[in-house]
Amino acid sequence: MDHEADAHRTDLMTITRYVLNEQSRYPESRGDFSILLSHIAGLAKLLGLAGETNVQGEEQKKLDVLSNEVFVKALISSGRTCILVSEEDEEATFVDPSLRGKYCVVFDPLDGSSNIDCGVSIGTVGFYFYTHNIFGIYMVKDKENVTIDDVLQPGKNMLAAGYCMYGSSCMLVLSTGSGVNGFTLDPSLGEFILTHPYIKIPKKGKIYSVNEGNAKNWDRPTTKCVYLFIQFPQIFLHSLFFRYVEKCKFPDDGSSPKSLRYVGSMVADVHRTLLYGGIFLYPSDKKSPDGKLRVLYEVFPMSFLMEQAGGQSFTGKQRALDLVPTKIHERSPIFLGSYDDVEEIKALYAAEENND
Ligand code: AFP
Repeated sequence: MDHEADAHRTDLMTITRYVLNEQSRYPESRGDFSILLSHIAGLAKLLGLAGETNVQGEEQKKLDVLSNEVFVKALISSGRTCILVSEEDEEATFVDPSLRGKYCVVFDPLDGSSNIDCGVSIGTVGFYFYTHNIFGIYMVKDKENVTIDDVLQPGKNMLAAGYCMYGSSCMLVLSTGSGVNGFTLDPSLGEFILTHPYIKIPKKGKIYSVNEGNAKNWDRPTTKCVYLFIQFPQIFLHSLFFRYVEKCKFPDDGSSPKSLRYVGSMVADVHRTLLYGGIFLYPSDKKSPDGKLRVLYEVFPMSFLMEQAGGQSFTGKQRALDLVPTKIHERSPIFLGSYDDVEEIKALYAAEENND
């Protein structure tokens, strides 16, 4: 970016202008959603800048706790929220009725925190439900009597989803249900500028992204048929998932092997997948039978963005956005990314089901 030149430009699409433009598509809207999004962009800006200057290991460790406090306080004071669910808090926060608005906000304030000390990209993930019927998405019947069920909705009811990535640049990637747009923070302007309009994920990718160190735990339970296991151990030794990853490395159809990339911050891994194509996988395994990633603030927002960008997201059983969570910190296996790559995983699971 040419910062000096940008400082004099009046035609830059800032996040504020973008949000206001989006709002104008809904003449009946009162601007609450725009105000909430602007609050969130402001918070992301704050954390993005803080990340650059905070170099003390000890201080950075506290960043996830600090970012949670900043998010919770700012979202409550926006006056637009009624329930907040954060990865950092065991229980949901019910906003005091005097400050209550109509949105439920679910977020992980600092995802990938194990990467903080070595300066690798981390991020904030979150999504929001709309609670009046303006967009026809989802309505809380009684704003005064909100309950936890108001956030335990299937992901397809989401109004908007986004993440902010604090890396070599600070990027905010957002979808309000009409495509995905990426904004980069220009520190000299103190503004997020639209740099990646209408992001579309390539239909097929050349990268797979998974923690292969878990491979030992991917093996399928062998209790199904002890006789067969003794006779043909190779059939059982490697789970479907193990075989999928082997195929990425040793394709049997003459295609080139896929490259492996894995950061260990979902935001960074999904961001790369969105821009370059490919597949991000976190399956269930013996150690984590329900997978590791959290439905509300990891699986749902990233699945929403993937679908909006033309990709897919699958749990191993169903479309991820069709999941109906039963508790706020529920986990799920997840396979998301380029349409064709996820299609391949779905076909494998379907074939396995037919063999059962
Ligand atoms: P942390 O916030 O504890 O670093 O966890 C990050 C995360 O939830 C997600 O961002 C990563 O994709 C995933 O966990 C990495 O998990 P593994 O370390 O098991 O690969």
